[in-house]
Amino acid sequence: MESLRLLLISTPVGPLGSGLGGGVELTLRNIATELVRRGHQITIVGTKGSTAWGIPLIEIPGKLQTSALTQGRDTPTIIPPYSVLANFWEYGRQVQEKYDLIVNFAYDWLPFYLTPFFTTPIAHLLSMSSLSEAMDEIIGRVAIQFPGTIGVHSQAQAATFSFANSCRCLANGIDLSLYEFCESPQPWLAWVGRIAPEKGLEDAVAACQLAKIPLKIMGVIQDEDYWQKIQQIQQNKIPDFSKKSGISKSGISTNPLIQYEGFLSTTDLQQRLRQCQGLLMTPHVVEAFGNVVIEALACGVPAIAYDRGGPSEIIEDGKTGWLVEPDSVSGLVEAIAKLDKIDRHACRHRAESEYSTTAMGDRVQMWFQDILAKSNYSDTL
Ligand code: HBI
Repeated sequence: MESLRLLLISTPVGPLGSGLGGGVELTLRNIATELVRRGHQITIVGTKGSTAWGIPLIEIPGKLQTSALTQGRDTPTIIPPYSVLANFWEYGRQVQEKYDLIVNFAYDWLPFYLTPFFTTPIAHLLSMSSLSEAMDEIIGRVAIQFPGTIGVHSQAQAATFSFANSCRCLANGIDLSLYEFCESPQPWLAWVGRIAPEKGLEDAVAACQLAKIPLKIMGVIQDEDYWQKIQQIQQNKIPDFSKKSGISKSGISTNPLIQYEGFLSTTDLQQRLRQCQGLLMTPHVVEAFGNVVIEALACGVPAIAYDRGGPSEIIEDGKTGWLVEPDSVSGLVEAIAKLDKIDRHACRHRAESEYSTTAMGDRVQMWFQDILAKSNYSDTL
C-alpha cells in the first residue's frame, strides 16, 4: 500500500500520557506506532503536555473538554471559552491539504458537525457507546452522509447506536512483545482502570473480600471521593456511592486485601499484572472494548468480566476467562473459584491471533483504504 499522510487528532479530555484519556491513549499510541512501522507519515495533535512516543506531535493549548461520561443523555453540547477541542479542529482545518486523511479520536460533537465542511476525509473512531442524544444525532448524520467512516471497537458498542449496521468494527491491538507470559501466578487478582464510579471497582473489591483473595488495583485515581469510599469498604462501613462526601485526599489503602499499585507504565503494569491469577473487569456501563482485557490475556492472565460490552466479545467463556451475569458480585465470586480451569496458554494465544498490533494495523489500514476509495470516487462524480 502507498504511504499515507495521516493527521491523528486526539481526545480533548487530557494530555496523552496522563491517563485521563483512558483507553484512547493506548489505542492512539498503538495505531500510530504501527502505522509508522508500515511507512505511513503520521502527525499527532494532542493537548499541551502530551507525550507522543517519538512520533511528530503538535501540542495545542486550551481548556480541556468535560468528560462526556459525567453528563446525562439530554445534556447540551458545551464548548468552553478557549476550547482545546475547537483549537484542535481549527488547526486541522488549516493544515488539512497536507494530509490524505484525518482520524478523529474525540467523542465530541464538534468534529462530527465539522466533517462536511472539511475537504480532507475524516475517519472517526468512537471510544465509547451511546451516551447522549446530541452525539447520537450528529454521529448518525455523519454515518449516513459519509458511509464507512465511523469506526467502533466492538459489535456490542455499535449495537448501542441506531446506525449500528454502518459501523466498522476494528477491535483493538497491543504490542505483544511488551507483555511477558507468566505460567505460574501468585494467589491474587488484578483490577486495572481509571478509578471512577462507572468502572464499578466496588464490585471487584466486594467479590475479593468474599473470596478472601487480595486485589491489586492499578490506574489513575480520577475521582478522589469515589476512591475514599472504596477504602471505606474495608472498614466495614457501607459507603454511599450516590452522595458526595466532600473528602478529597487520595490515600494508600490500609486494607491488606486491597493494594493500590498506582498508575503504571506498560512495562511496570505487565510486570505486576502477569503474576495475577486473574483480572476482574466490572464496569457498570457498556464498555466499548476493554484494552485491559487484552493486556491481561497477553500475559496469560484469564479475565472475569460482566457479560456485556466489549469484554463479552473478547473473552471466550470457559476458555480464556469467565463471563458473569452483569452486576452480580456472587457471579464474580463463583468465577474466581473457577479460574484454575483456564489454560493460561490459551489466553496468550487469543491475544496473539486477534489482538496484536499487526492484526489491528491490517484492520485499520483496510478501513482507511475503503474510506479513501469512496472519497476519490465521489470526487470524480
Ligand atoms: N469526553 N468529551 C469527551 N470527549 C472524549 O473524547 C472522551 C470523553 N470522555 C471519556 C473518553 N473520551 C474516553 O474515551 C475515556 O477513555 C477517557
